[in-house]
Amino acid sequence: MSDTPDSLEPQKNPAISGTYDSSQLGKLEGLEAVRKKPGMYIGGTDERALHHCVSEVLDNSVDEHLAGHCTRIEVAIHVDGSISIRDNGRGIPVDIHPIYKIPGVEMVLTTLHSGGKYGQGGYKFSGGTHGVGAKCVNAVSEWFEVEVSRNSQVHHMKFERGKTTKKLEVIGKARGTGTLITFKPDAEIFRETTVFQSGRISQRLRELAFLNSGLEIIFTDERPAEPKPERYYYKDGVEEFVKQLNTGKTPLHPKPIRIAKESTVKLDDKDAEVHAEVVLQYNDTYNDQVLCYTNTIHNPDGGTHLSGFRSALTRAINQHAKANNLLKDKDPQITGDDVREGLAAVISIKHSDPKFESQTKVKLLSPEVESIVGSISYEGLMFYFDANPSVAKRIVDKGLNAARAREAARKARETVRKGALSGGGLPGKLADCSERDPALTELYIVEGDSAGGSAKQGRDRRFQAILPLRGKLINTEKARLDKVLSNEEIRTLITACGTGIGEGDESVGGFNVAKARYHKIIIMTDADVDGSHIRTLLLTFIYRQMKGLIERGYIYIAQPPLYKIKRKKREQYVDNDEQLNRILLELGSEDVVLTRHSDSHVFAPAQVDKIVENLAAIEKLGAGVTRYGAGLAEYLDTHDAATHALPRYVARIREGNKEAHEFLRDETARAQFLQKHGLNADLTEQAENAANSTAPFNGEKRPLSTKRITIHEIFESTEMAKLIKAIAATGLDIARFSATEAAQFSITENPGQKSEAKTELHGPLEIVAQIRANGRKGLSIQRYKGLGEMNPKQLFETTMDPEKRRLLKVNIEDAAKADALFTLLMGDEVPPRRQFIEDNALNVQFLDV
Ligand code: 0RA
Repeated sequence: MSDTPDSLEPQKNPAISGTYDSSQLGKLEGLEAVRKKPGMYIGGTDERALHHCVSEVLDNSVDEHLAGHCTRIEVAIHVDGSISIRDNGRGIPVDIHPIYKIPGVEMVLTTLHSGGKYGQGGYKFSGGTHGVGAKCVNAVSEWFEVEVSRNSQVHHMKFERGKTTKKLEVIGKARGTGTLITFKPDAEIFRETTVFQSGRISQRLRELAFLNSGLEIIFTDERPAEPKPERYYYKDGVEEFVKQLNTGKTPLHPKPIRIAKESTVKLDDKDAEVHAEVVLQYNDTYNDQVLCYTNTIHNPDGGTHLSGFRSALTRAINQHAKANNLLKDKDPQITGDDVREGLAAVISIKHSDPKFESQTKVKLLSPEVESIVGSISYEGLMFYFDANPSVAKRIVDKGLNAARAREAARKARETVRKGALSGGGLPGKLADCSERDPALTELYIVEGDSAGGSAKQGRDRRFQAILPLRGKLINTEKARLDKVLSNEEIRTLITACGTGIGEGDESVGGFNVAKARYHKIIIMTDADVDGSHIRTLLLTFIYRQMKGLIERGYIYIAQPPLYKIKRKKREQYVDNDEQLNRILLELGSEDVVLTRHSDSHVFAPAQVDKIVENLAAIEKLGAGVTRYGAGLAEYLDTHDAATHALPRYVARIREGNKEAHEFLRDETARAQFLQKHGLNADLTEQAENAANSTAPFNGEKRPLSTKRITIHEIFESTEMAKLIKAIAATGLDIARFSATEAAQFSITENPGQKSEAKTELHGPLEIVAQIRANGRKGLSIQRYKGLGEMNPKQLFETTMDPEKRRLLKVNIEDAAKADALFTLLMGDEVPPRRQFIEDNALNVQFLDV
């Protein structure tokens, strides 16, 4: 390849020997390749690839930690859809590369396959996909900014779609070292969505904190009105990870068993360093959860570390049982499956040269790892069992119980199968449809008999079948399969679906997706806590026993409306708060006249609609400004008269109880401000809080002073400037947003009618509030709590009619992750977990429209 600098002869190649700008040419083509074939570099253009970008940047910071240079990572999702990742590592080098004559940071971020000096920074263990990482993210970002704190200076540069738009420039003094990367994913690349899912990101961050003991990670999703930063920090790393897996379950022994060893092995061509850490703790459930990682990358398909551990565990337990006469003659053989019941474990390998099955690293192949993990696990376990004979006995007993139950479950599955197939027929509670082709039919699983009754009456019986489920479902996580299968609701469900369950072929009642009686199975539960609980229980069971239904995309979640609104004779169902707000504005601007006092100008209805729409959008984005204590109107007043541009930063100056603000137009204004106040440029509120409270930031303690100044980036500025421009186009004056003494506008409702009413407004921002208040007049808003509140016709129209309903398709893209989440959710019945279910609603994290 001629466009990779590694293979270029600098002096001979015009692309890099000329001026700075021309030296870019070769590299730009390099990143073009990423934009042309995103699949090859970041694994696609879907939601998963979008989040993969965050991991790519994050991995660099984690590598800095693994190399011993970084103790803290801060991640923030901003309101404009961008995300930043800050670390206190060494900072990407900024010195000019002796051969290529561009700063190291620019090479690292724009040059594909740049190995050598600025390649991987000489990391022993690396999670990142070598030499691909951040530069690919740069290529697929609408914009990408980097701030490097190094040599006591903060350096800044900016790119758009992989092209340098601002060269490296010093913008201020630095207190410590580190790297801040902020990027906004490009909607031209990510056609499906560019919206980051905070649940996905926080899960990964928590995982990273568990796997890197002592690394502090702070995560803030700034999009909600009141962002709540989360801190992940685990002094005891993997041990705490395993404890966490067992939250809500009863452990069989109080402290997890930890086995770890660092070794050097001879590979064919070179030596490799392998650190292995295995932590396990048994609990009283019947499922196992073993998570495997290599260099902090999750390997959902396991690999040599997993197989080494598994056989060592089976061998150690059987060996200990035999040596201590814990087995009786009639006892069955304890198998690998048996010793895994109730096992929570994490295997974390750090390997200097790991081999994977594929680029996605789902499975570890390195053969030497199997014997390393196998022997340390066996020795560690035998040592532990000898030292803790009572725990060992409990573990052996649990394995024995599992072996006995295995037999019982096999029998139970067979009876369920016989019940389903042997003319026993379909369950009486199922109201089946008349159509027989599964591709055309739908099964609604409905919470409660009353909603079930409405659904039966309201449905289209030709192709819609209804199965009401009564009361609480059995928690399949906490009961063994034979018990689960004795549960009436579960048996009914299995029979109705027709597929059978679990492993094995049909003769033993095993799952067969081809036998599915419906190709749409729709879970319809109330929009409350109990509803989401039932939904989770159902999904857990389906995930564990009928996974193929999810893989085929047969499982859906119904979305009942949240509100019904009524005005005069008109009724309307409303899906969510955002839609309600939109409707209020629409209704509120019907039959109103907006007049400007200064010249008695009356705005045309179409203009009023535009004004309201844009002002409402500004209001919504305003939280990003008011969060830092500044007023929205005060901020909007600072917009540039010609370009409508708004300041990008706000300085918050606090002294005692007093607070003042200064808006700073751009980086230059920020640099000047910093210089004037003798401040460092890498000071954020998060860092400041850290410096004042917990560990010193990069070894330095900031002097405490009563005057505190922080600078915040206003990520909404660009979007708000566009909105101001749109408002200007409607003819509304935008020179001033703050209210004036004298009224500037008036809104007249129902002009010319008896009910005519006029309200005076003192500033443009009051227009939206008034219109919304108008919208509420004469309107009844009813909030739906349960499906039972709707009559059969309403239920059909809002939630079941294929023409109008909105279904969420259950889409487990990462089965192992979902499994981990399910287990986390299913632990027990404590209130925080309920809250977790509500907040992270499965339908946000793992479901797609
Ligand atoms: C290349 C070389 C060095 C560090 C890095 C890259 C680096 C990259 C990223 C990306 C995010 N955070 C980062 N931190 C560091 C080695 C630097 C040295 O030797 O001082």
